[in-house]
Amino acid sequence: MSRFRNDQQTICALATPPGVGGISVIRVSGMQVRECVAKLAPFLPQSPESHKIYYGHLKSVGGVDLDEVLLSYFAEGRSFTGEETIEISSHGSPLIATRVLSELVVAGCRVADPGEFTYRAFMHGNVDLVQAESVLELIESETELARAHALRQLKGSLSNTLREMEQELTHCLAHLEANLDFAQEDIEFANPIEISHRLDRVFDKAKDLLSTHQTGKIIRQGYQVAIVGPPNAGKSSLLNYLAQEDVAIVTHIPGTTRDVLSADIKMGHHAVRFFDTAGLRASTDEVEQIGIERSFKTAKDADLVVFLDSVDDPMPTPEWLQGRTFLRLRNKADLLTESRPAESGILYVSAKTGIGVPDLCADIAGRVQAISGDSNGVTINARHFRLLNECLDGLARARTLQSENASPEFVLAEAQFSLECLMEVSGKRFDDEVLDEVFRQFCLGK
Ligand SMILES: Nc1nc2c(ncn2[C@@H]2O[C@H](COP(=O)(O)OP(=O)(O)OP(=O)(O)O)[C@@H](O)[C@H]2O)c(=O)[nH]1
Ligand SMILES: [Mg+2]
Repeated sequence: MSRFRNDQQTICALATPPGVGGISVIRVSGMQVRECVAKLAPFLPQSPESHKIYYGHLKSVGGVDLDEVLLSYFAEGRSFTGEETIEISSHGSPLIATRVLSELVVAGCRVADPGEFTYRAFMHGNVDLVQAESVLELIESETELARAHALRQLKGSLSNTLREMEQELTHCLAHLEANLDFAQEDIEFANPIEISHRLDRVFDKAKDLLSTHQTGKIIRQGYQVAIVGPPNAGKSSLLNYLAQEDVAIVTHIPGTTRDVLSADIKMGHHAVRFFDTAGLRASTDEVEQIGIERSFKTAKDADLVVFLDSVDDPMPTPEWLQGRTFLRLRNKADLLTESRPAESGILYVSAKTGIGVPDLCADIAGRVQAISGDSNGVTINARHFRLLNECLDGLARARTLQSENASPEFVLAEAQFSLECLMEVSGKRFDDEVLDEVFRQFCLGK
């Protein structure tokens, strides 16, 4: 059972952040919206015009003057939820907002659950699941890039690609079914080559979409850089220098850092999250051992590993970095001397003087740009990634069966499975758990 009640009740919630501000907006949506709001706003005409604003004084059900407000009216089918909606703009006081909400409840509304307005928009077919996710991304976007990207997906850029894939597969299924129906009569309805081509096209599109996962992750969550290396190399000092504040404790004692610390740094339109980690060494100290385990885990999850040692204690690049995306950095460049010259293939920085840090930032910015370069395109999130992988597996099996001239029902079953995966991405097929998972992340009033 979904946590959302599929009742027809009119719902209300504060749509602006709680607290003092210029105005507060209370959103009311549902079949009884006019009836409920009219009890507090006698100035609202019986047949208001959609997208019009009405000015007047809001009164409690008992007749006490509450505030001077503006009511924006949206007719059924012309609002975000798809239902008849009224937005009440009052003065921005938490006291007024709370009072208006409780009066609305007295008038017959129910307070909405977080995400319930978007849930209703989804249930009324105003947005699909991918677009509902984009609403959340738009609200949470922290960079210009993430905002523009979320808005594009909200407008349907990814939904359209998914729809094309669904149509192609549906076509394929129809042909396969026709072949199946006429199999006994030895009539071949659809050309097997045509079916193969269609399967290939969907397969290629699914693959293309899957390849956007990392870009999507970077746009949504920022690029993640793990700074790892031996103790005392200056990892924490580098994090502090980049963040321009004392995020991490720095001492001359090896093994100072135990927990993973992070700082977000804006680089152009991108957010880059740097992680400072415990120095890597053989240790018998239980706490330090846990810290070191976390260092490796952070390195494993990061988009880029910066391996940092220092001029006064240089070391070879460790084996475990092979196969990872890493950048070789040597700190304490201020200690370089003629007898301790720089080695090639290593970027030298100093967290003390700042030497080389602009080069480091330029290198990282270039990497982020290269990955998210085509950020005008669509990208997928973790939920889409899981389902599209299943879809791709089904398509691969369907293609193999088709090329082996297997009986149409086998190809059909696999193609059907792939179609269902696609429909789960867009939310045409859904189960309550998935919906709860998506909408649980919303704030109240959205
Ligand atoms: N000369 C010089 N000293 C530095 C530089 N960066 C850091 N140090 C010093 O090196 C020592 C260790 O610095 P940290 O930043 O704590 O090193 P760390 O890699 O975080 O060490 P752990 O947390 O123990 O793994 C401190 O005494 C810093 O002041 C640098 O660029 N030049
Ligand atoms: Mg440290």
